[in-house]
Amino acid sequence: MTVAPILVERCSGYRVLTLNRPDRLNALNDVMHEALRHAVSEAEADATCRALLITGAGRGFCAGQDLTDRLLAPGEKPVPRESLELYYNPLVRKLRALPFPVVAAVNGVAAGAGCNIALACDIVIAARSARFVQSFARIGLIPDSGGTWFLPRLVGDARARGLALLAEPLPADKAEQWGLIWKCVEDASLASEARKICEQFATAPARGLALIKRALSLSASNTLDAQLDLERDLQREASMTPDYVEGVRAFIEKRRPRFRDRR
Ligand code: T3D
Repeated sequence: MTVAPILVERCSGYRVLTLNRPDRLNALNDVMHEALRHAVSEAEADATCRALLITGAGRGFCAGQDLTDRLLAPGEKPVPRESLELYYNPLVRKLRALPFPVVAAVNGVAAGAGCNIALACDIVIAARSARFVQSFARIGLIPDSGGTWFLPRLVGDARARGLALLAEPLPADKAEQWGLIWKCVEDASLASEARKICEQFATAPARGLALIKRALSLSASNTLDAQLDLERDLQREASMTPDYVEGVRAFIEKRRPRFRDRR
């Protein structure tokens, strides 16, 4: 019996995708990439899906590219690989562009592209025992899947250089202190904490969250002037939604809001 490389759980208002090759620390091969692409596209196409949770089966989150697929026989010449163009880059672009938040629940080691796929998510929550490794330098590669973009922006240039060039594992609590991730939690509470976040997103103003995500993504390449203009335009859009009407009314009436907008 073949084992699904990606497990999909449909919850009320969100989906959980579990990377499922635990004996390889969920290292990615082409079959797994295709399954992940399909699962993410399905979530996007489901109008009731308002958040995505990505986690790993077993003791790891994801060890990046499956290196057993890259082993050459003695004397065999290396060939250019298209994996970034085919899989990693479209995945990172898709995670950033999805019109709902993506949460990474990093349950164990996140290495290589596995680390940077986690960093591409909107919220990264990690178990205390997890660690983040830019392992590329150990095998003669450079950080990919957005690593050279995310690292300096998240932790600053000095720490980005240390992480990328030394390839030392960064424990989850330090990753939180450095601002690489949102939160480090006890191992036993990772799954429940991550689901709690998704449940919050599932009942939040969906359109508003999609617009927040868009504004933050574009800020990286905008001047302050351009960003102020963008905020004006997106806020105009947000303020026309029924969810904004409901949010204000609920606040004045001192009750919990009931948001109904589609994302
Ligand atoms: O070519 C291209 O397509 C370019 C694209 C590149 C993208 C990338 O992601 S490059 C980076 C690839 N990943 C790595 O270099 C990480 C390699 N793994 C490790 O350094 C370590 O395994 C970890 C630091 C992640 C964890 O260490 P540890 O001691 O906790 O576990 P372990 O014993 O090393 O691994 C457990 C098993 O998983 C082991 O198998 P075994 O001996 O029990 O049969 C190990 O070989 C396997 N494993 C771990 N990572 C990978 C892997 N197998 C294949 N590919 C892996 N990436």
